[in-house]
Amino acid sequence: MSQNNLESSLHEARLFAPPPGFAAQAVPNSAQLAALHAAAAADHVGFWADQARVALHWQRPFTQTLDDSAAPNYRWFADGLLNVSVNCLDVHLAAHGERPAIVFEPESGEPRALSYRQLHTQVCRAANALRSLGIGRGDRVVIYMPLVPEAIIAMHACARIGAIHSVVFGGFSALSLRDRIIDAGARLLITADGGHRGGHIVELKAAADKALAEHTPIEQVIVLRQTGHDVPMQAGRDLWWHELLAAQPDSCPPEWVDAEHPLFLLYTSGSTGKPKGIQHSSAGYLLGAKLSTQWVFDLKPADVFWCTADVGWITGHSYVAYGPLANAGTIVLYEGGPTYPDAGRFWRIIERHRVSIFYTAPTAIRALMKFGDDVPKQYDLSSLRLLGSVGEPINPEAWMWYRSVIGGDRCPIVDTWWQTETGAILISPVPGVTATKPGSCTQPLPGIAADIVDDDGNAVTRADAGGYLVVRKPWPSMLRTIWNDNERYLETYWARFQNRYYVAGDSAHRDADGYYWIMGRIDDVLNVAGHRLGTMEIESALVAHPRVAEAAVVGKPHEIKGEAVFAYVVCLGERPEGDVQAFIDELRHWVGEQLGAIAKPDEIRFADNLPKTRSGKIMRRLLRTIARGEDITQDISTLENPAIVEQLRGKSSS
Ligand code: 7RM
Repeated sequence: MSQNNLESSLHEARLFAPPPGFAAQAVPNSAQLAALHAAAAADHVGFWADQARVALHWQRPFTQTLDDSAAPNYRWFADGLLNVSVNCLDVHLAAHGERPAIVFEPESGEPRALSYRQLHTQVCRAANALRSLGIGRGDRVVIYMPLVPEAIIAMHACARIGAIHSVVFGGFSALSLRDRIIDAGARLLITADGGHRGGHIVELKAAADKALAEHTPIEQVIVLRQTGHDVPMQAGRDLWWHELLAAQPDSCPPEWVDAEHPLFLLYTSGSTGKPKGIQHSSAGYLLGAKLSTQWVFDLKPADVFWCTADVGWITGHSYVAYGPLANAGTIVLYEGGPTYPDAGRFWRIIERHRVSIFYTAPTAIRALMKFGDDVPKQYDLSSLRLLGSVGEPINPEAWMWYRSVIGGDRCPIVDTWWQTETGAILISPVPGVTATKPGSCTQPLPGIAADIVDDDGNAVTRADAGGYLVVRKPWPSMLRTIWNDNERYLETYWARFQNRYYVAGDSAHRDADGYYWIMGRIDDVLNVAGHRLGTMEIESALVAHPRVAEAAVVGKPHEIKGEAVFAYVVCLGERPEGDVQAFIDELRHWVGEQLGAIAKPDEIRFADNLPKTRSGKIMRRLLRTIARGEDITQDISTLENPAIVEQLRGKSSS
């Protein structure tokens, strides 16, 4: 796939300058952006110190900007004291208290809005409720909820009292939830009786009960009544959200925390079976989320900003729960499925709430594109002024459709590159300034020392030559460590080039204009519909099935999802033959149970064994070639069992 991306980007010559009307009102404009870049180039640390003083409200100002004494465990603004929830809510009450903070659209039923003042009150009540349960500074709280205002209220309530939240996406299975609860050592779980998705109820409480069936550190469970259907409540453990909050006062003194106090953990897939608890700080993280929202989205208080990501992903943290609120913007929150009750749902939401900035993933764009231009054409999308894309490379065809059919050829597109680990967008157009090219995330933001290096760690200077995407200098919103596993932090992100740079795990190339083109992952991580899935995670889930002996999972290009999950399975005993569909369904269901529906293999192929080198390594590159039906060009003479190749190439069994 990387090769295809390279091919297509080398032929991509279209350049779209910012529309003059947009450029005229944008902040930063080109002079301001040039000044930011110049300041960061002249004094990297001083630049970030200046930004942090202006952008954040400090209870006690910091005197030290960057502490690199334990590099690469960097610390920013370490002796400063602040509170993230105060920075997103309290600071706006005087000027914007009655403005809508959240406009919520349920899957069915009437929308409702929460003003900054109402949101503040709800957050205070929830924070008091958590305190009443003995939750405080440093305690971990797992949030397993649908995409409803209370999920954001729960996150801010944690921030207000210095508790560390760990949001687990509602699409993850009971077992995934359980693993994360145990790894985080969480004392409290906040969930709901269920959520709505595509006309169905997502049984969150049932999954939570299953996750807690055997011992975990969870002491209490708060349950939001969202669907209203009957769920069992366990006496002494489970409490209703509405009952608990009703008894709480409307104000809650914030817990002032050190800049480095962990704001949250967010689990993400790596190249091994075990998800990593990415740990983010309070001040540095918020600074990155707040500034990037201004720079990339040109967000002003009058904007209606809709980022479609769930709060279970980093995008839903930085560009739903924190960045836009830190800037006093109005966010739209939609609980349900993108095509429910029909393919016009997204466009109807934009029309109804006069959305001005829309941020979504290429997989959603491609899926909606399939329904044809007539669907969006039925809606008034004239409120839109800016479009964004995130999660995976966007193919030029989808980019052009997004621009013309959704953006009416008048909205700039920001293709934003970043990761759970980076906390905030690092490489992106600045919409009033940067001329865009379909498929390129263009250039690093101010204060971000991104680069591309070769195998030896030397900068790649030749235009269009690929290499490792790295960041040469620390930045405030970077991850601080992996929860409970600093060794893995050092090994995963720093060891490859002896701690000299942060290694993102993506490959990229830069064209003659210095524009970045992301080519894909260099490790065994798949990107399915913008969601990161470790191949080893899925393999472990398959092997846990009583009939499976061995499994190898690879990615295969998919028209809509970007990548599809392709699994080779070796069974105990005979290789299944003939009508294998029922067993394939069983395995897919099994993986769904273990990890969640997004991880279900799209295709499963059975084999007698897997192609291995004599040292016992599975030849993944070969499996990828076979999954794609491409000609085998690699050397298979080193294979332990060359005869297996023919069997693997056999007709797909799904
Ligand atoms: C924000 C997010 C991170 C991985 C990253 C890339 C891929 C993300 C883009 C992209 C090309 C983009 N966090 N990725 N954005 N690839 N262009 N604009 O997605 O931690 O879940 O995933 O996603 O491979 O390393 S994430």
